[in-house]
Parts: sequence; structure tokens; C-alpha cells
Amino acid sequence: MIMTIQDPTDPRQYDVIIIGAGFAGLYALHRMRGMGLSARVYEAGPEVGGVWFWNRYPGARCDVESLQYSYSFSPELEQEWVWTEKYATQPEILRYIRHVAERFDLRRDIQFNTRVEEAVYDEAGARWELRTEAGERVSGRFCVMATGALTVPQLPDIPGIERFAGKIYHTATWPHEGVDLSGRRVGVIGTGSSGIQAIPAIAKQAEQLVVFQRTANFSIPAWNGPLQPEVQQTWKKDYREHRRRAREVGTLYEFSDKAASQVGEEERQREYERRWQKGGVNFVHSFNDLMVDKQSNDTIAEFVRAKIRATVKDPQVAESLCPKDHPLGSKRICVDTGYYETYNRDNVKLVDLKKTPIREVSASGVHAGDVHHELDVLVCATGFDAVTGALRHIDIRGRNGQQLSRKWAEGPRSYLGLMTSGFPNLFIITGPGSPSVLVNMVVGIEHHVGWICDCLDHLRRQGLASIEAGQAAEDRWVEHVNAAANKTLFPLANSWFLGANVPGKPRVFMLYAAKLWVYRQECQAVADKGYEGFTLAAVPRPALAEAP
Ligand code: NA7
Repeated sequence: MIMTIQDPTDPRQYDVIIIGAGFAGLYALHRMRGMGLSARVYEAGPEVGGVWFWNRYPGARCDVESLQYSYSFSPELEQEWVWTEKYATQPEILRYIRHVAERFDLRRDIQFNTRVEEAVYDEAGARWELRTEAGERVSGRFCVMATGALTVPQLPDIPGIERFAGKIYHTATWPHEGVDLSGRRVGVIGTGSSGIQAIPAIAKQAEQLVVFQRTANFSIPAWNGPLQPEVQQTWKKDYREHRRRAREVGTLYEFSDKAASQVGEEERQREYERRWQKGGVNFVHSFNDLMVDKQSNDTIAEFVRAKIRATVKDPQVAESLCPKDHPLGSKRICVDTGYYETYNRDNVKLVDLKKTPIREVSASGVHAGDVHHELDVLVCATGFDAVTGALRHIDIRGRNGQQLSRKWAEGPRSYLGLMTSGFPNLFIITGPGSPSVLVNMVVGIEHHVGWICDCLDHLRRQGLASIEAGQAAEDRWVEHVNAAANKTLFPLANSWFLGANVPGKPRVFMLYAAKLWVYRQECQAVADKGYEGFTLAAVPRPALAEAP
């Protein structure tokens, strides 16, 4: 028999409150419900999907192959869903997430259009008390932050931008009805993954396109196309094995066991060319030392620069597009369809902000260097307050009223990237201190949700009701995460991985750069040792619902 702790006289008390209905929140709900727990999801948007609901800019698609960027928990789901392209578009991924919500009857436990503003830990009652924007109050024994890494859009702080008389759009809040850019003079600020996907699509519609580039980025061709039915069928036959391997490495690429430093120039070039022709992030794995050895990285970076120079006809434009200030892969590598070729179009102009910085925006356009660019539409592909942004935007207060944003003022601190000391029973999915966006997000999400569910199961079997990261374990983990980053080339770039794109954000590498299988082993070892480093307690409250 399932004994629920939900108080029948107060329907707003749950075992678990989950914030966010993207990939993470939906899976957490499905699993927790399956454990017999009462769980409720609060979602700010009107629909499931999270990042895939909001990011609707032209050209938006995933740069992990669709057969891999999907849930593994249901063999039936993975067999019945048919992907149409090698890399799925945003609408297709959103259709998939909606299908999952229907198929597993998830919507009845999700409250949409509900932004959680405050989450306060009530020590006496050992509960998380939440308040929504509309003033509604709910509480849960546990709180799961499924708020995503790329949730809070970052708008550029450019003098005069508020005076612009045309329309301004951010790629992450693109109007749902779409935008007709035909006959328009469009400016795009930002050349990260979103800009690099949007620019070729916008160039085809707009009368004129001016791209304002602050940092040139490395981009690899996707060579996207329809997913052939036989390729899909073959993959699906081996799905269990593919998923098993993905749990170790995140995304299945051709991982090399050779170092670029140990082979000759000819072999390096041959391998880079072979991988370039296959396309995608696989290119970064050409050799196994590219993210740890700067000299090796220089060889692959130079290969890409040569490709850019060979593609872009105007040598000056080509030179501006060649990234020279960071190692390849130290900023998120981009995957494109015709990005560099777009600069050969007559209606496209590149403004190199390193040479001619933006001075101001006026009513009629953008003034960069000595040139005024007349524009009707300004598209900000300027990224996100990533990884910690969504957490910073909720007033989260733990023991003794301590605010999470205060605790993390000098950079996020967590144990295993799953919990943070002083905040009992608060779990974070794919948060700082975990591999998070460095691996296939769906694989990372499934791992975290699985770990959290095992933890909740352990608590109820032991008659315990509370878990909290210990301070010493957290300190050791933070050092461990920093040490892992310092073995790589990641700290050499001003990337959003380091919070460098948000003025005032502390410069801390927020992600755990070890291999996924290493991280999984570490998480499992902690659990196997009775949640070593955590404090588990039987607070004077009824234990969690019994296992079904
Ligand atoms: P990114 O990767 O953070 O890219 C943002 C871009 O916007 C990047 O080129 C920035 O230049 C540029 N930027 C930001 N602020 C400004 C200002 N004020 N002026 C000029 N240029 C600016 O965000 P995306 O949305 O493209 O991608 C995020 C992730 O989504 C991506 O990595 C994938 O994982 C999916 P900077 O490099 O900071 O000089």
C-alpha cells in the first residue's frame, strides 16, 4: 500500500515540487509519480518544452543528432517516434516533447503560466514553501530545480538601444507567430550558436543583413539532411547498446585514441578533412588531446581558419571571421548550414566590432565605428545568463534565511552539482558543478533524475526525510571541479561557461569537465557509501510514502 504524506486537508502540499517542464522536469515528474510520490510541476510558460518552447528563431535546431537527443527511458517511445532529419528542428523537438507529455499523461500534474518567484526552506516543518508570481503558495518536502541552463536571455547593454524605432527581438524569445523579414533591413548582434544558425536563414529573407560580430566563432558544417529510413531502422535495432554507451560518454562520437601531437602533419590534415566532410561536433574529437594541449588545438584551429579563407570570397571578411583569440572548442563549438557561405551574398555585410565597436543605437539603426547602419529590425542573438541564471532569478532561501544568490555571489558552489549546503532537500538538475551542457543534455538529465530518485527511495526505505550536502564535501567538490577545468583549455576563452558574457558575473568555470562516465562513477560511489558527504536526517515528520 502506498502511504502518502500529502495532507488531504491541504491539497497544496506535495512530496515533491518540480520547477520547469522541459526535458528535465517532465522526466522527473514521470519517475517520481512512478515511485508513488505526489509531485507537481510549475512552469512559467504556457506549454511544455522549456528551451525548445522559447527558442523559435529562424534556423533553430539541435546540434546533437536527433536519434541521440531523445529520452532513453522508454524503449516503446524510442521505437515509435520517427525523426525526419539528421538534426531536428526546434518545431520537431517541441512536437516530440509534447508527444511525451501526452503519452505519459504528464499534463495533469503541471501548472502552466505559473512563475515561481520564491522558494523558502521552513526548517521547523522541513518543507520548501513556494510562492508564485500570482501569490499562490504551495509546499513540498523536496524541491527539484529543473529550470534549465539556457533559460534567462541576455540582452546587450548598448547605449541608446531603448531609442531604436524598429523592432528588437531576442532569439530566445522569438514571436510565436513568426516574423516576416522580407524587404527588411535586419541587424544581428551575436555570432554564437543561435546567431550562426539564424544568420543564413535570415539572409535568405531579408533585403539586407548586417551582422555585428564581437568574437568570431568556430563553426563546423552540419551537412544536415533527411534521415534515411534505413539509417533510422538500423540505429533503432541497436538502441539499447547505443544508449548504454551514451550513458558513459554523453553523445556517441568517433572518439580517437590518438593524440594530434603524436601523428604527422599529413595524418592530422587527412583526419580533419575526413571529419569536416562528415560534419558536426564529431570534428572536435579528431584527436584525444585537442582540449588539453594548446599546440595540438592550434593545428585544428588553423585547419578551420583555412576552410573559412577558402569559403569566404572577400579576404578581409574572411580574416574577420577567423577566430584567433580562443582555442577551438573552448567556447561552445557551433554547427551550421551555410554559415560562412552566407558572407558571399550581396545582401550580407559583416561588421567586425573588434575593429569598429558599436558606439550607440539610435532610432534608425546602429552606429559602429564611423558608420551608421540603417535598420528596420534588430535581432539580439546575445545568449543567456547561463547555468545559474534561472536559479538567480528565483529568491531561494535555505537554512537561516540564507539566499542562494548570496551564497553564490563569488560563483556557484555545489556538491556533485546536485545539491548545495545550507539548502536541504533542494535538488538541481544539470546545474553548476555537473557536466551539464558539456554533454548531451538529455543523457545528463536522465542521469540526474535517476540519482535523485534513488536518493529519495533510499530516504524512505531508511525512514529518513532530509538530505543536505555537507560543507566539507562541497568544498572538496568545488576544488575538484576547478582542478578538472584547469587541466583543459576551457578557461582560455571568455565564454558563457565562465559567465564572461554577463557583466558583473563572477568568472568561474561552472561545469565539471571530466568524462561523463567518471562523473557517474563518482555520483554512484557517493550513493553506495550511504550518501557520503551528505547529512541525512530523520526530521520529526512522517517519512516519505512507502515504496509501491
Ligand atoms: P552565446 O553562445 O552566448 O552567443 C552570444 C553571442 O552574442 C556571442 O557572439 C557574443 O559575443 C555576442 N554578444 C553578447 N553580448 C554582446 C554585446 N553586448 N555586443 C556584441 N555582441 C554581443 O549564445 P547563443 O544563444 O548563440 O548560444 C547559447 C547556446 O545555446 C549554445 O552554446 C548552444 O549550446 C545552444 P562574445 O562571444 O561574448 O564576444
